[in-house]
Amino acid sequence: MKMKLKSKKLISLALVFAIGVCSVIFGTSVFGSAADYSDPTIEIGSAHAEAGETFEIPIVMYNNPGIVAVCVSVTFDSSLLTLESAANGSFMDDARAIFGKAPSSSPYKLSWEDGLSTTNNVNNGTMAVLTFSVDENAPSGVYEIGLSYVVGSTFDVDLTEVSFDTVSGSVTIGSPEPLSIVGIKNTVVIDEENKLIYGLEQGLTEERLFSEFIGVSDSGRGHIEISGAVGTGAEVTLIDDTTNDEAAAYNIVIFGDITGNGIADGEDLIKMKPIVAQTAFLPEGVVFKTAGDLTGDGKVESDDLLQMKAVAAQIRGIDQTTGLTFDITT
Ligand SMILES: [Ca+2]
Ligand SMILES: [Ca+2]
Repeated sequence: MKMKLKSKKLISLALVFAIGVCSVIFGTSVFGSAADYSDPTIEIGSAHAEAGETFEIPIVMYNNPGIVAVCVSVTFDSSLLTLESAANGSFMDDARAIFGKAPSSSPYKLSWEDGLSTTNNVNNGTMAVLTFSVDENAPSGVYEIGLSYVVGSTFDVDLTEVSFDTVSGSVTIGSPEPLSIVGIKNTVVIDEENKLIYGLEQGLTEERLFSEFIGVSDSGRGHIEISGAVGTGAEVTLIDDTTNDEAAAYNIVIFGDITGNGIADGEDLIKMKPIVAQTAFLPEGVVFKTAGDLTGDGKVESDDLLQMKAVAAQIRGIDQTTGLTFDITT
């Protein structure tokens, strides 16, 4: 209990001291909660800061299985960031904490060792709080702050190697362009209002969708996932790799495909008949209604059924950008 109090006091003192000497505003830190992890995990937080500012991020232990020694390495872009100081947390007594010299460039090592202990340390929570400064000329962007534990230096009271999952963090400097899904081919339409993506092709594979039709505005910061076959109703999500959060979600529309298999053919015609007769209904929302509207009036009715018949008979094709049909007999 005494140890914890002492460490907490030290952190507060370190904070007071740091705020006292720096006139700049500290960036805001965010990090996950224990509920996010079920395995032994060490996480480094994320923060937002402006160029020239300093910010703090914690290193946090979750689900500690019991150790007497652990060593982690923090990596960052030394041309933009300097590690100014590291304050020990409440995880282990200050006497057991051995940190690299600061200020420091990347990588920076922190270890905690209680080799003479006859029992495992099972503490969780803040292991250390790191203070970084951002270069005055740092360009806006999202920059990874990597965390790894050092294999061979992390073990329990029986000197058995203990392994952890590690979660890296990031610092967002300034106001970088938001991550977005962009069209590669100029046929592609990203409809932000209705959250639809169309202007594709029938029978597309996931591989071709991601290599020829849609991509990420900054592929170093995110990636795209799709919920199933490239057909109407498939959900495309943009994942921000620095936070692992969903940054945007859209539904695919393949005009003429209301079965969702990505092809407009006789099956869609069979499905459309009772819908036009109003004895069956399309799923709620704009996605399938858009796919079934081949006349551009926002409704699925008898005119569209006529167009669908001609498509199924391979007399007319569908322009996947406009959703309108065209003659293919000539
Ligand atoms: Ca279909
Ligand atoms: Ca229509």
